[in-house]
Amino acid sequence: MVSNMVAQTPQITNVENRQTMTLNGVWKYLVDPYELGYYDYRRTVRDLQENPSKSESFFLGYQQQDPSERVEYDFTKADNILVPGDWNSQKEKLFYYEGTVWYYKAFKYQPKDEASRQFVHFGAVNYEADVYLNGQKLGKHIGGFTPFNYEITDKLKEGENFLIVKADNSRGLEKVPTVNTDWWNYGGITRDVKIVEVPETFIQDYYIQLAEGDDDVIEVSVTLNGSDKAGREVILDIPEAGIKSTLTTNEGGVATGTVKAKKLTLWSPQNPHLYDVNLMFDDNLVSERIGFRTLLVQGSDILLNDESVFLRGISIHEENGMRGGRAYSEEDARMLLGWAKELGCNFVRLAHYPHNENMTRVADEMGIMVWSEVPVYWTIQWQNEATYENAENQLTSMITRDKNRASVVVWSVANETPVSAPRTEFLKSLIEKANQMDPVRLVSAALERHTKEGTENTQVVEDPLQKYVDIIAFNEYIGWYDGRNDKLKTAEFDIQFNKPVIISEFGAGALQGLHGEKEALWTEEYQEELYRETVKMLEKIPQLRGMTPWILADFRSPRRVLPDIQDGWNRKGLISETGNKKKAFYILQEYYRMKKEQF
Ligand code: GCB
Repeated sequence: MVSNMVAQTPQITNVENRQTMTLNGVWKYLVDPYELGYYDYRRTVRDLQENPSKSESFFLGYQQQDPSERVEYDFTKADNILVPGDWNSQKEKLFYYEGTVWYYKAFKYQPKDEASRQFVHFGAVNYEADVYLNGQKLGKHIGGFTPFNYEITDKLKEGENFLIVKADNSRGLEKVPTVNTDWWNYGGITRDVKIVEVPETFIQDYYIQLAEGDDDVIEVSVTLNGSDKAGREVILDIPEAGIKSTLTTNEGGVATGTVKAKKLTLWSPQNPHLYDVNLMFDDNLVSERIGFRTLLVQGSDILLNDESVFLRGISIHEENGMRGGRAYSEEDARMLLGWAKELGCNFVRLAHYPHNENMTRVADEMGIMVWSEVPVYWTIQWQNEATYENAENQLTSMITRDKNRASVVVWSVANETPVSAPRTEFLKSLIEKANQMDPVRLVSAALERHTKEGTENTQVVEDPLQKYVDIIAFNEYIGWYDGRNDKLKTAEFDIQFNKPVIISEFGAGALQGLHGEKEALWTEEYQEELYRETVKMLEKIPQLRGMTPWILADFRSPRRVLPDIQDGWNRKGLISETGNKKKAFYILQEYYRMKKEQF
């Protein structure tokens, strides 16, 4: 047995466009709330034992050999479950379940001549995943929304194989996010599973984007993985831009350089142009469609390709209410981002964790800018080093996956975190990490505001983090959690920094189809009025450069129990979970129509 390690193999990117074999589809599952398959009755971890018991160590995928043998599990007789997909929406009995579920997939593998190494890649498993191939441990991954992979070259067999995943979505105080959130804790293998097939030495990862503030210099960095990665030539080929350039790797297998590009058609919401980009190394070709655009902050302006933009946004959870459950597919992405487009958006806030890769790829294609976030949400153990490491891993993984997406313009490190010295240190370190990994994109966090002491209704953000972020973003719920809609009419804002301001949230709960006086909570009319007054109020902020109201669609949350109104749903959506638009949708649509003409 290998140790119960947390480390994973370095992340392979652009898995979408590589030679892969899918492991999606029907899997078997066993629910194991007491973790019998993982701990013995003295609570020692079975996969660390010399000879783990065949009768109970689920990860061995063992089957009874004769009737006298005691084996207390059997995957082949277990119920089916679909991957990708959370268990809560697939199995009624698991709707509220938080704990361990074992997944089992038997598959045949036929080695390909040209592929000498194989990796198993997961888009995401919520929250913790222990992964085993043919009874051997590959590793443990922590964090419910980021990709990970393990090399399986020596463990994969020609013919029959089986993959076992122990998925555990238990919440915990030290985790990221912590126990307290406002969304459904969907568990399981929620994204694609693939075997990635690559040559002995291969292109593991790369960065190909315009240099900061430069519209004709492309920065390139390519990382090879394998035994023969030093001093090797990699060719970058962008036919439509007339670019063909050779780079050579250093001792560590990394090739870096800059390439001059003439007259690129820059990516923008009006013209989301993507180039076919090819990287060639030996016979190994990795291709991807990539957009090029510049991004800068100048005073309170956000300059996209040198032009000031207003971010007409909306917040989105990764959920498809109509099917029920976590969104994961390209169709889900097209539905959610299609609604955003219809609203007039050029921007979305993917809250509160990294969404599946289809979202950022479809956003690239549709010309929608993206705010991407890690689930450092509300309270976190700011002084726990393991918690920090976990948060940083999630941030690193998110940036690694999406750093070539032109659509992604903001990395967000947190949401509504209570100000304290340890918290600010924690977030400052995350900001530094994001800036170091990606000097071009903007970094922000959704902060909080409050009414300034001694004033009637002057709104201020008193948070030392403002100094370190590129964009000042804050959530405000005047008219909902703070007073009623009349308070919106008199509010003033006093923002101390000459930086762009984005209102990362505002909103009100409304049950679609419930009508009444505009003073009556939960009616569409109340929400409509709140939107009408809020956009007027926000116009008073001179640095205002965008907003992402809360939220595109009603979403499931265990915090929302009010019978006949919420019934388990956060009702702040502009669209119901059944896909029907509420009145406020049209208020925001109208406002965005106007903003589009102004900017
Ligand atoms: C917030 C949170 C968001 C909640 C929302 C609400 O401030 O950031 O996650 O869902 O308020 O509806 O209360």
